[in-house]
Amino acid sequence: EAKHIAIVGATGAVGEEMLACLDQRAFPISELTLLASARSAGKTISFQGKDIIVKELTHNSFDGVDIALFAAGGSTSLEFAPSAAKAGATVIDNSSAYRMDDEVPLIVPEINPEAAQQASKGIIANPNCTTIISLMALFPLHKKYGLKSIIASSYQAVSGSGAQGIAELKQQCEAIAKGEEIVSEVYPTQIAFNVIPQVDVFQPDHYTKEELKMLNESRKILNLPELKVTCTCVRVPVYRSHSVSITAAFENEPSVEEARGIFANYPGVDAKDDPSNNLFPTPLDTTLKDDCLVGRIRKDKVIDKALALWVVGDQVRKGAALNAVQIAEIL
Ligand code: 2RA
Repeated sequence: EAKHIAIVGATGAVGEEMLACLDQRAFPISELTLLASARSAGKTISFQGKDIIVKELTHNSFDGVDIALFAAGGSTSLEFAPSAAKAGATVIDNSSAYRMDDEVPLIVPEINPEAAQQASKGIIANPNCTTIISLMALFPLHKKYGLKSIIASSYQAVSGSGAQGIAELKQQCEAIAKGEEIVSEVYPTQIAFNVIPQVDVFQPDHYTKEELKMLNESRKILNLPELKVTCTCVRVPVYRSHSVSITAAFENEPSVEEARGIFANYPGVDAKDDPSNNLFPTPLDTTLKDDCLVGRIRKDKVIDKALALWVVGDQVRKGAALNAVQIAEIL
């Protein structure tokens, strides 16, 4: 039956995409509460022909709310998610705040939907976008061959840094075209016509938090505590889709042809892989789309029982908003 939905961070890139997904998937909504910081409160957002005024987020914003979608960063989730849960809402949190909490399920609906029933705190965590997109390719292969290790390099869109990341790339491209000064506030150096091998902060082992998310979140979602992962996360001048180059090693010998067939028959992912016709997926193929696309599938030349592959997915959609709305659909 219809639900009272709240979106925290309704004016951000992910919040806006959550509204688009709820509308496009005809989610049964009895009432919609849009919440944001004082700075963004007062704005009007139209949804299904009705104008809704964005309210300022407080600890009392959740009376009667059935599902609260959070997309406003980790500190906001840490401060307000418990209040939403206490008010009786189930929280689906897009931030990293609760992902590694043992009492909080970490869910990709195509992989571990059953875990949604164990939300003992009333909070469910949405995984990191790069993890979701990578596992959309790796889980179907894991079911067939038994995943043992991942070596990955990501090519991450600026949308991962929210609306300001998108704006920074746009500003720099236009400024460079006009021979004007560029602005670098979101990233440590120019992102236009460049690549930056840093996403999130460095840890003592010289990996970034983004790279360790791929390791820790993959182990939790797949329930593979022994899974080995090395990841290099790179920011690239692309607007909305993340790409990930992966070598995945398995218990059993994988086959390229079989892998293509597996993707073609698995929900949420498809193969675009025909080297003889130069067919492979690029970020422009998946932007604004639901499915992740896999190509460049081949036997790895270094590691035994391993496939090398390339997976692409829309970071704002399947990487964040769509995955969260699909979790809400499970509820
Ligand atoms: C990024 N995955 O791409 C991180 C957070 N969305 O910046």
